[in-house]
Amino acid sequence: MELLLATQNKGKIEEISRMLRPLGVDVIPPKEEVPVEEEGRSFMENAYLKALAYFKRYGIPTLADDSGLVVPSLEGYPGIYSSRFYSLEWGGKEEVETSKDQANIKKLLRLLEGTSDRRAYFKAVVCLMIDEELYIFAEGICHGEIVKSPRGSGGFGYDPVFKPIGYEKTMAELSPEEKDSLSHRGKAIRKLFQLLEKCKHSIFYQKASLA
Ligand code: ITT
Repeated sequence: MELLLATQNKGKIEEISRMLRPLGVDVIPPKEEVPVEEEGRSFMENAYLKALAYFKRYGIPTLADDSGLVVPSLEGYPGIYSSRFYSLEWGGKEEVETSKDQANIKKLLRLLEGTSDRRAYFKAVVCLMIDEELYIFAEGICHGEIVKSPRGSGGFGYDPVFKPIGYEKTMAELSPEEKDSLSHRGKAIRKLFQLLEKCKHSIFYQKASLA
């Protein structure tokens, strides 16, 4: 099975490829970026918009991921704005000195200074589009808290400041396999493929009963 990944995020490409390879899925990163207006009001809407834009361009089964970090004490921000949180007026803009990821983290830590409620969760919604009118979604959540200073060099995005519940390490200090086993993305991808397994049986069943 070949699957196009509707993303420009290298961290997502690496993680999703790593999870799907053992399932025998050939993951194809897009040759060119397809501009997508991510104007949805939820992770689900944005995942759909990305899957549709890439599917229309390439015409093969496409998998999109929309994800982010939700911090209840910050009214749910960064949320669907996670990748460009640094540039939002909300909470004050942050200069990009080294990278966008670091500017996002700097802003998050600044806004949480002096806050005792540092609970947060990562959420991912994946959308697999087989045809413009045939697509399925799956979602995964990973609960944890925001630490006071960044630790670790693995993963991407907010990983250095996110400590999953029950762990002393941040997401960026975990091995890739550990991250996949508990991450929002790992949970969403596993759910999606379990769903596909079930559908496969019902399609066979339908075919058999029609024959
Ligand atoms: P595409 O739209 O091209 O997929 P993107 O990075 O803009 O790339 P999103 O709009 O879904 O994707 O934003 C996801 C952001 O949420 C990402 O840039 C990180 O800042 C954060 N994020 C998502 N998953 C993460 C993870 O596993 N670890 C750390 N940060 C993550």
